Amino acid sequence: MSKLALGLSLAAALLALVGAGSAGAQTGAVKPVLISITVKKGRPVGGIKRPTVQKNRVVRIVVVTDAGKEIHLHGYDIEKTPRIGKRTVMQFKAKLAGRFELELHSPDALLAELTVRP
Ligand SMILES: [Cu+2]
Repeated sequence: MSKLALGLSLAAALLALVGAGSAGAQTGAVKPVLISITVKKGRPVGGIKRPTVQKNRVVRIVVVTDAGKEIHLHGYDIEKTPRIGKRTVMQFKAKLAGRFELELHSPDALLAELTVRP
């Protein structure tokens, strides 16, 4: 093989690698489903949210609350202690199908009902 041919085949191999890499990055770059909730006086502003997502999507729940000692997503059993007035983020892959309640505790309030479609 000539030097030129070797160089070309190396370049082709590199391109193939780069191509595979970017394809992988694209699937990894699917944006999370964002669910934003603001809580005032212990109640969700605009009422209880009822988002629906497809199974295996990445879900990002962002809560800003003026009250409460815990934010709790049932079923997935994710608990976070909010800092009052700051963003509390729950991010997870929706591996379980069903309907799940997102609650504020102490004081208690239903913030959202998340439906995960199989
Ligand atoms: Cu709870």
